[in-house]
Amino acid sequence: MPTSLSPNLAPDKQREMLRQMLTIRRFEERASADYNAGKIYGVVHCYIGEEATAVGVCTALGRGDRIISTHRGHGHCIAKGADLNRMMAELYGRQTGYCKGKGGSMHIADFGIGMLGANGIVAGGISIITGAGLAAQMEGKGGVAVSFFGDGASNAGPFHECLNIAATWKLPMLYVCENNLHAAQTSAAQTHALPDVAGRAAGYGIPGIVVDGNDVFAVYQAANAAVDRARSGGGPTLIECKTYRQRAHTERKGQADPRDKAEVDAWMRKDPIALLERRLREQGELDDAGLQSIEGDIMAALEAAIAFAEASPFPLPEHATDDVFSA
Ligand SMILES: Cc1ncc(C[n+]2csc(CCOP(=O)(O)OP(=O)(O)O)c2C)c(N)n1
Repeated sequence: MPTSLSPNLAPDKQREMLRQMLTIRRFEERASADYNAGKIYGVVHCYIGEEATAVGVCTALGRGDRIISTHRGHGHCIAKGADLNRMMAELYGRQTGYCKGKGGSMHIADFGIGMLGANGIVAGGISIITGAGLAAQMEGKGGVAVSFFGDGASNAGPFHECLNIAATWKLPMLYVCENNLHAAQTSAAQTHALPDVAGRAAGYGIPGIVVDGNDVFAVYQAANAAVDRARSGGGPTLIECKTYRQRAHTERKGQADPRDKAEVDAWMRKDPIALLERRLREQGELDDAGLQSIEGDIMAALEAAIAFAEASPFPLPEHATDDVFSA
């Protein structure tokens, strides 16, 4: 598994990666607390522990590039530049949220920034974003499309169908598998014939790369190379990020979490934010004051988002069927 040493990124950009990863974490810590306090409805799946994957990949993208997410989507939204106020308002079920308060955590989208949506259907996003890859190819402006999905989704039909057609048509795509070793309560070891999802790329004649998904620089470097390849007509790449969710499958208190405690503890020691912080300090690009300043800015933005959400009205019953596209 390639490790990263010195990314070709300015110190400001590296600190920005830390800021984004910390924003995802603080946002979700608050979302989890508010969910369990009964202020947030529906289901909340946290991305805590996997932040390096979304931030590493999205740092290699431009605003016009498109991504699609999963049921665990807050990290992808934030890394692509979504507005915290509208995200929090959506979680709080308010009219000012991204889906006017009617979608919740699993349906946040912002087409203006190329975020085509979280998706509650496991593997459902893979086909949507492959269509966006075809659109990018037809537009001819050098855009790329990125599919984020889990190890569980990699066992579903859309993964195979879409990789086949994307490889055949050389679509400008990245397929990013966030292999956190578990699909809800089921271990990947019980459901995958081979440990590396990336190995399946050979069946479609495209590169398949395994990276340390907790090393944001390694993810960035792999994504950057794949983006270059996609933009220059080389076709799709499958990148498997080995990572881990630090929380249970959802934030609902009392749910079963059958994962092995030793495994959880080992991955807690590989925390992606602690790793980046340590490296920035070693490079002389971060000190205590710098970190406090980043944390202070994030907490201020988060408090503003909570205040915005709490001050916003709930949707009205007469708007229940507005924006519903169904026959
Ligand atoms: C089509 C479909 N089948 C089953 C589910 C129930 N479900 C929700 S999340 C999940 C596990 C997904 O695992 P993975 O793709 O590895 O993502 P992770 O939760 O690990 O991020 C399942 C089975 C669903 N939402 N959609």
